[in-house]
Amino acid sequence: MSTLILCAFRMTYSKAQYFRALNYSSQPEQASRRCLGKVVNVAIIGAPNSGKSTLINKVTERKICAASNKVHTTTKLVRAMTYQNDTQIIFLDTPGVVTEKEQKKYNLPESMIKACHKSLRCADVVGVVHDVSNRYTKDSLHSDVIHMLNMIEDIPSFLILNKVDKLKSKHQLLSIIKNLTNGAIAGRPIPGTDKNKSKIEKHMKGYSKFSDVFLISALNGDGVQDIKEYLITNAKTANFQYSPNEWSDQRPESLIEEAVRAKFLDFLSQEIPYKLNVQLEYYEEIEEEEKILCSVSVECPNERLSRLIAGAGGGRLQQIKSHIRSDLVDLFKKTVIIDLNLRIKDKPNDSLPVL
Ligand SMILES: Nc1nc2c(ncn2[C@@H]2O[C@H](COP(=O)(O)OP(=O)(O)O)[C@@H](O)[C@H]2O)c(=O)[nH]1
Ligand SMILES: [Mg+2]
Repeated sequence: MSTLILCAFRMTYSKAQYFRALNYSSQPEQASRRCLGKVVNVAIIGAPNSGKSTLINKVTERKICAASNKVHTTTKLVRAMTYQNDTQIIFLDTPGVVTEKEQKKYNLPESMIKACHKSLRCADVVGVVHDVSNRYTKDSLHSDVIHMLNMIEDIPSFLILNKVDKLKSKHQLLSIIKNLTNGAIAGRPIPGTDKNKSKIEKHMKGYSKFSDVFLISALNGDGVQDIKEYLITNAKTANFQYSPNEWSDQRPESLIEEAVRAKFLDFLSQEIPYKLNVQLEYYEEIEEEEKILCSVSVECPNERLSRLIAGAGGGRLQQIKSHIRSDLVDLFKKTVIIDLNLRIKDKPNDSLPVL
């Protein structure tokens, strides 16, 4: 097994064991007094469900990007910012790669595909998240990801092997890395790579121009700090693009809708949650009380579905609501009072409020 990779793996993984507990405090005060500092724009791309949004939330220590166990939770380009001393890291969360068939099947906005391409053009560095726990796809990058990387060859890129926590044995990681990088990292061949093999499979499996490879678990935070440090070293001197008290380019109203949508995706099976229409009806921020009040309507296509979603005695809806509230607290770091109203399409007065 290559010493290079093994060392990198050990470093990333052992350091991660001591990863400090998340600190959900607001942005560092120090940064708020500066305008000139260092800035890095990072586009995060990868197949749906690989953990892009979860990773960004972990680095920024806020649930800015909606994440769920279903594909296509992220429907728009979202920027999430975090600060470390004089450095501003600006993440661009992308909706992942979307085929035309999927767009129709999951009722996704057309803008998703455009958003992904747009994000790449403003990036200083591109991070590719790959799920190593998916036994069907672990050994090759999604063809659209390879296509995108080939289009932006001049932008530095790095590979993030995610969900390492789900692997029973870590031995397969070296061969996964070889496949996904075509046997080369930062222009150097990985020792032990079969040159002929890598030539034959070059256009099928991986991308040869990654400058670094990280092994992480975005869910529990292992290895995430190494990515943050890597990004800080890639930041360039510039004026901050956002004021240091901003942590997203999205309006709170839109973040609430996305968080609600994601939780319904998590709780409901198959295609049901994709048929729901989530709309914020009321939003108020009471600054002096550090409190947000909001009301969200969730429109179902028919009564049968609305009963199914509500569950016996409205129990399931109550459970979903309590998870939403907890995510919104992790997002805003404030008290959140939310009303959730399940409505039936074309029957706007028939609503089932959850208290
Ligand atoms: N076990 C495990 N699950 C993860 C990890 N990262 C993300 N997930 C889960 O994978 C699912 C998809 O994550 P998400 O961030 O929405 O993926 P995206 O579509 O690429 O943005 C969610 O259920 C996450 O909780 C990880 O490192 N380990
Ligand atoms: Mg996402």
